[in-house]
This record gives sequence, structure tokens and C-alpha cells, in this order.
Amino acid sequence: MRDFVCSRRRSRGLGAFALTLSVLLSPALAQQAAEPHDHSQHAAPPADHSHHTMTPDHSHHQPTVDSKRRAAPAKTKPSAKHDGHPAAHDAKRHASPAKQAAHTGHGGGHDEHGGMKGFLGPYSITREGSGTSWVPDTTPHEGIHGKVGDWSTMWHGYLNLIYDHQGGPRGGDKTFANGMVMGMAQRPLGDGTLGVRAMLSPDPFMGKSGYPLLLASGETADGRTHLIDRQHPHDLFMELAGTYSRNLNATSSVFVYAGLPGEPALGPPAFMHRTSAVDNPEAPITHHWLDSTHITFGVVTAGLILDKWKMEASAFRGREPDQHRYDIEAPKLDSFSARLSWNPLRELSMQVSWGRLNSPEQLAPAVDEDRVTASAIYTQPFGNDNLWSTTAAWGRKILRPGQTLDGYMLESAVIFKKTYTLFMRAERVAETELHEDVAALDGQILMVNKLSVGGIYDFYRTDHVKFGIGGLVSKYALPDALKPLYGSDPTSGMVFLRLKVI
Ligand SMILES: [Cu+2]
Repeated sequence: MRDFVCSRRRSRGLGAFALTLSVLLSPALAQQAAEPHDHSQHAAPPADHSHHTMTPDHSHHQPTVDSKRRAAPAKTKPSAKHDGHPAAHDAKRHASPAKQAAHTGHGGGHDEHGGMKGFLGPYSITREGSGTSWVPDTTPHEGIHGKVGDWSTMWHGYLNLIYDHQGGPRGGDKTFANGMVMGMAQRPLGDGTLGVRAMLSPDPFMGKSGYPLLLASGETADGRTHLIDRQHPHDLFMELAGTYSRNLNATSSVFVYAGLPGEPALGPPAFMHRTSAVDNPEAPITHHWLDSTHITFGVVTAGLILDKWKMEASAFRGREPDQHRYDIEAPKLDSFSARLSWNPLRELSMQVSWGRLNSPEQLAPAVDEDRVTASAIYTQPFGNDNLWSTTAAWGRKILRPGQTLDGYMLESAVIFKKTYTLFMRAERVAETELHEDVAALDGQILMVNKLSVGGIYDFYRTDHVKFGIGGLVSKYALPDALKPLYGSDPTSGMVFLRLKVI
């Protein structure tokens, strides 16, 4: 019932989202017609980039997969688009031997992503995940690039249309859409980079109670009861943030980040920004152990990058977003976090982080939370155009006052020929909320486990658009105490269509 109250508002919003997506797609199609351009080459091993040293004039912009294989670097022509390119000139002007070396190794931030470099430091933008988080340098950087004056811009996004069936007595069925669309822009400023970012979600249009997802818990639909066995919708505005970084030398920088909303320096990159997770349309049940702070209304982060290390600290609003998913909530800086990230190899990114969240839950305002997380992401291109990415993560919620609850997650995705995707996610969570309305179990910590396996076949693919069909199946291992609630062996699944702008 409640779902219909704001349906008019929602359908208007849905129209806006569709419009945004079509605006996104039209340059995609136009650009692809004008300039064959394969960004995903950047996921290829460094050996493939040996021609970078030969072509400081960025002529490596030309290849398609096929032409790249047979192209002789000397014969390639610089694209007209990159002539008079401010970022490119800037890169040349500042080029030091160290930077050129980094460029050879595909690490130097400059024109290879349409003028985009790291927002936070002098490295390739492929290292940057959501908020101020890091992912491996080998992560494909997919999007539609442009230039507006001194600004380099990029857009990307995806939209899933999902039929969801969650099994057992606590399950349910729903058809809905989720996804995200993200735009970012940056320009040189002094010896540094000024950046702005916006990320929108279509989730609010699915209704305040989100979608059925067994074992998921967190946030609320009505301000009175927890969402249990459902995934909450994300807010329409997931990120509206600005960054400034100032280079200290060829590999180091200091930066500030401010968002309303934004993502504090806590946890691994949010799941929709992990290569191992983005193809799976369902949210992790460990979300509130690891990356649930990715939409925080009020964040200020300052950090220091020393080559492969990043140290950062945030002040932010501890309270999770409320049930009103279309608004911008009042910022506060009442919570703190710190994170240490390390990318020892191009394929590997690791972090440990700690946060003290002031009254995160609307329904338990007297309870604060300390959160500790550790995670590692390994992303390895292999063979001819294949990619494998895995994330392992642990998160601990220490409720104050209250219990200490651990969550574990292992997820992996393999993408063959950019067309066939297989993914899995295994999770184990110490739960108290699932059974809080069962008097006999109230207060007990029960370990629940979930395994999901699925895949996508992208039957339509151009340089900037992928359209595919997918499915996944989920199984659970539950303690005996929960079997009367969930059934002895529930099975869940989703089938979906996915449109991805890359
Ligand atoms: Cu979330």
C-alpha cells in the first residue's frame, strides 16, 4: 500500500532516469560511430601496452581489439580529438622521467582515458573505486569520455531489470529495476586535480521496502520496523562529491574529498564498484558489515598517498539514510573513520579500516557502532580479453552497547571475451536482526550462510554498450533454530536483463 503513495513522484523520477540513460546512450552510439575506441584494452596485461613508449602522442587511442593486434605503432594516426588536448599538454609539460616510466607501465595518469587521471593522486584512474577507495590498477575503466573546456568528463552506468524469487516461507517475488549512473569531471588546478562526481540510483522507484532478499537486514521502509529479508533501496542521490588533490612528487599526493552524500574512508569499495560484484544484481547480505556507509549524508575525508600506500581519515554522519529515498538529508560530522590502503601489485588492492559510527540505526538510536574491516581485491586479466576478479572481505560490527558481530564474504567473477560472465558470492554473517521478532530466539547470535552462483550472456555488445541476459541461484546453510522460519532448504533465484554503458 505504502508503495503506491508516492507513485506519481516515482514515475516522474523513473522518466528522469530513463532520460538520463538515453542521454548517456546517445553520445555512446555517436562516439562509437565516429571513433572506434576500446577502453577495455586497459585491462590487458602491460605487455600489450609496449607501444605506449613508442607513441607519446597518444596514438594508441586508435585500436579496436583486432586492429590492436595487427597495428604497427608507427602507422597509427593520432585522433584529431586529442590534438590541442589541455590534459595531454599538461602531462607533457610536467613529464618527469619517473612519470614517463610510470606511463610505460601504464600507471601514469594522463590522456589514455580521455584525459582522466586519478582524482586523488598521480596514477591511472583505474586505481580508483567508489568514494576515495582503491581497486587494483588492472581494473577496467569503462565509460564514455568527453571534454568540456578544461574539464575531462566521463559517464558510465548500468540498469538491471530483475525478476526476483526468494524461496521459503520468508521469501517473496518481485519485479524491479536497480543500477546506477555515474558522471565525473576533473580538471588540472595548480599542480593537482580538481574533481566533481555525481552518482544516481534508480532504486527508489522500486518502492520503499526494496526487494525480497533472504537473510538481508538493515535500514527501514517506514521508520518503525526493520527491513528483514529484504534489501533496502538506495537513495536517488548516492554521491554528490568534490575532490582536490595536490601532487607532492611523481608518485605522491595529498587530497581532500567532501560529499553530500558521499562515502567515508571505511570498508572495501562499495559493491557496485567492485569488478567481482558489479555483474551480480543482488546486494551482498554482508552489506551492513562492510560497505553500507557508501551513501552517507555528510563526509569530509583527508588523505596522503605515498606511491602504493594511501592513508586517510574521515569525519561523517553516522546515521544511515532514512526511508525517504529522494531527498538530501542534513549533514553532520559526528562519526570518524580511518583507512590504510595498499596496492603492492597492479593486480592487488588491500585495505584495513576502522570506524566509530554515532547512532547509525534510526530504530536503535541509543546504540553506537565500531566497525573494523579488512579486504583484498585481486583482478587479473588473462588470455585474450578475459578478466578474473576476486574480493575477500571481513567486517566486524561492535555494537556499543551490544554484541560483536562478524561478517565474511568471498566473491569472484570471470568475464570471457567481454561477453560471457560467471560470478559467485559466498557469505557468512553473525545475525541477530533476522529473528528479533521471535521471542525464543531474541538476542541470540546465529550464523547464517549464503552461496550465490550466476552468469550473464551479453548478446549485444558495442564499444560502449552491452545488453545481456542473466540469472543466478542462491542456496543457504542455516542453523536449526532458523529452519522453522525459513524452511529446511530454501532456494532463491533471479533472472534479469542488463543494460550496461561502458
Ligand atoms: Cu548500499
